[in-house]
Amino acid sequence: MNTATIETRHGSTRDREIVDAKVIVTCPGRNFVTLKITTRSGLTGLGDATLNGRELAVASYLTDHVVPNLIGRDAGRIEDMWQFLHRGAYWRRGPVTMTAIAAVDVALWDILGKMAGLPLYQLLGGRSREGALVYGHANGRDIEEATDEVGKYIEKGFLAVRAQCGVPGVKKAYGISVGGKPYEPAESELPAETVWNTPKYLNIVPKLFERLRADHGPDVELLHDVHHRLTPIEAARLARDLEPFRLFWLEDATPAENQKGFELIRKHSVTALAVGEVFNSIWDCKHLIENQLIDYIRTTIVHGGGITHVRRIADFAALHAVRTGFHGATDLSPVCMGAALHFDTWVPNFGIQEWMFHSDETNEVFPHDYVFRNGRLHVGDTPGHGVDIDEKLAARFPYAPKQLPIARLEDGAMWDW
Ligand code: CS2
Ligand code: MG
Repeated sequence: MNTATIETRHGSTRDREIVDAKVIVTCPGRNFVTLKITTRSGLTGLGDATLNGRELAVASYLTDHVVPNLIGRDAGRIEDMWQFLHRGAYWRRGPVTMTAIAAVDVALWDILGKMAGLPLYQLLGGRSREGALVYGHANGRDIEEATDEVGKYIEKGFLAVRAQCGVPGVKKAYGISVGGKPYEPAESELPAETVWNTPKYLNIVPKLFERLRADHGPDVELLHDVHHRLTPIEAARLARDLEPFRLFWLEDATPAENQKGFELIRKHSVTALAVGEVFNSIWDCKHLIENQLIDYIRTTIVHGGGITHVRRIADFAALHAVRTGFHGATDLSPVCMGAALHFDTWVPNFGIQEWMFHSDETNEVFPHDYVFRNGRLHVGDTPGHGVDIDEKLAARFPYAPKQLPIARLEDGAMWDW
């Protein structure tokens, strides 16, 4: 086969030239930033670029500093594009940069899938499983309400459920919805102030899980998110107290900047640990993974530099028996979710995928082909990642500034939210 034949079958360099790239900001209930890349042959690819509460920083990084570099480049050179944007920018890593790089990377993988006529999981190496085990978010103002909510998820077919409950004496605990609406933390233009009390929290959580096991039995997988609120020794105590209830994982038990802290947790408990939704580089998790201080790595596609970089993290994690458990809150758009699910379908060391339900408006703006069946999300066979954007509809939902809450201790000092 000569070069000319190869080029006709797979798109010539000229066909693959990037002729347009634009950033779409929309707020169908919450803000999303999306990058859309178009090639000369008319193929388009989408990448999520949403960084909750700091959306416009990424939009500007892309529009002002990345898009001018994309025009005229070969959309097929995905690896080179990644290195160009990472090494070439001189300023590496960080959530804004890595989210912007992820958007380009995912859009290019989407285009590659469309060029090949293949779903993304096939490009990565094909299926390792039929569907991706997902966990949903049950929460309640008290234990009673939380156990009812867990029951509802089990009835819907969920095999794994994250459970959070209100903390008596704490006005706004993390993860608890208000007014019957789904939990959505970025609720106001300026950060809502919450007050935190660790002893009260440490008192209630084991009681919640004792009750959940009594009500729902041993089979359902249960998870819990501490959301960075504890010191290492407090986290160790909670992890130990929760051992009898066999959690699938305890998440973000302590802020992960202090990685030695995880040694302390490990020394005292065999509760599985998950970390990494705020990481953005393999360098953030290298120590935790190679020292086997965690069991699940949560860094997902949109905040971790795209498929190209997260694949490196997953392969490195596999060497150390660490599995993936990607972040999947509603502030990651369906574009990220679609790409993550293709990754989950392929990656050998898959653990679980978080799945919070997007609003109907969001699902209409981002039509997609993944479906929930028997506790798992299943990707379709649409070429690429299978998620599109309805730009006309997106334009009807203009950006609305919203920030995440903050937490203070009762004496007014700042704490980790
Ligand atoms: C949470 C997130 O889903 C999770 O595990 O930690 O909801 C997190 O609070 C948000 O993504 C913040 O934007
Ligand atoms: Mg979390």
